[in-house]
Amino acid sequence: MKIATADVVVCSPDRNFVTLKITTDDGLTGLGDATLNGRELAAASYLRDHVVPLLIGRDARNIEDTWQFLYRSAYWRRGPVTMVAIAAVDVALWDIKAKAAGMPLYQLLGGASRTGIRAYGHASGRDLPELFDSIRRHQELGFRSIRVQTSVPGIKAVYGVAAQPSAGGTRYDYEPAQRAPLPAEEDWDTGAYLRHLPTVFEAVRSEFGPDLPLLHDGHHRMTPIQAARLGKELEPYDLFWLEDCTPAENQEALRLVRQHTTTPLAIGEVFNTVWDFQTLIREQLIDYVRAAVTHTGGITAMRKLLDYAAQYQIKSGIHGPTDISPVGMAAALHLDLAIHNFGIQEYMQHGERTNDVFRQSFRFEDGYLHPGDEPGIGVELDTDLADRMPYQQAYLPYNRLGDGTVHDW
Ligand code: KDG
Ligand code: MG
Repeated sequence: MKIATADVVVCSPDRNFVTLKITTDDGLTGLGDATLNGRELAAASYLRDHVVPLLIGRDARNIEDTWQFLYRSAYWRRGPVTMVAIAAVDVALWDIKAKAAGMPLYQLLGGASRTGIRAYGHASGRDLPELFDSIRRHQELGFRSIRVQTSVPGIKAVYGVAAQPSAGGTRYDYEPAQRAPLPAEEDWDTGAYLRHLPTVFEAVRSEFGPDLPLLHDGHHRMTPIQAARLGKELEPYDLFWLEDCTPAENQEALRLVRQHTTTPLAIGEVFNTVWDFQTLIREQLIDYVRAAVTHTGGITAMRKLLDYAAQYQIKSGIHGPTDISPVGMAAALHLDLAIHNFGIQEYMQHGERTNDVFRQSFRFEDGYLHPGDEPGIGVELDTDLADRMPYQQAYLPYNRLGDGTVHDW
């Protein structure tokens, strides 16, 4: 079973996606996601110019060997561009292997460890009434665990908060990457945020009661001492997790946060190898691994990372915003179903155009996701439709403080 062709498809149905399609000489196809939000063309070029020529003629069955070959032969290790490219190859080869076996991928990974995958959705609002509507809307959609993001008085736009209710006023969509030649500039004030956020969680708890699992994303904006204070102040509201409370490249900083709070911590969506989690896991500085299959070298690498985390009772919280394509999402779901130390899966639903381009077998019912039982990962790409939706320049926003200093957003 040799790799005959490997095509990189860049399309933009509701947003930009980079997809690798591998075809074997016996006609099997596999898909992998290499979407790197805001830097998509770098990932596409890395694949097209440097990886695809190395794949032709290789035995598609040797997934571990191909992973090690791509990682080690490049010499330049880690980094998001390299790791999304390796992830795309890895997932496409797992897709092919599972199709060849006639099984859904989770069966090859050891079979199902649970019947469904608990998912959390994204609620947000510019004020409490809007936020409460958004939480209720997510509950109606079936979500039983909800991430809560809100505006902060005095700040014009906060990333992760819908700018305005979309059509009908019932659903709050948030599309992080804006199609424009330059990134949108937003403003930020950590002091105002720290004063405001505990009042929001107090209001949400008193409106929705103690049982609803609530999550919050700090998006790398705090210093360690600020994060320690926030974690402590949120303790009465019993968060499922506080995500990315600090820019976690400085992993030792998390020790300080940990010494001050029992609010569970989730970190890792910007990381891309097991090495980036080494200190965080070994010193038990986090409770959930937020890495994405798409950004962390695929199924092969994520399995090793999550198995390592399991030795420390650290669970998965796989990254699943809309910039992970349905291919990356499906790969995550097969892993979620198979591993023992599953925690929760992020699920921001894709738009209709995206679902037309990527036909999927995964489903969401009563708060739980399931990857479906089609052979492989269960996603097929409509390449004709994709070709009619070309790439559009799009950037994530960034923040400036009141005095003009660039800040984490
Ligand atoms: O591309 C950036 C997004 O994936 C990220 O900002 C979303 O923080 C995010 C989350 O938790 O989903
Ligand atoms: Mg996040």
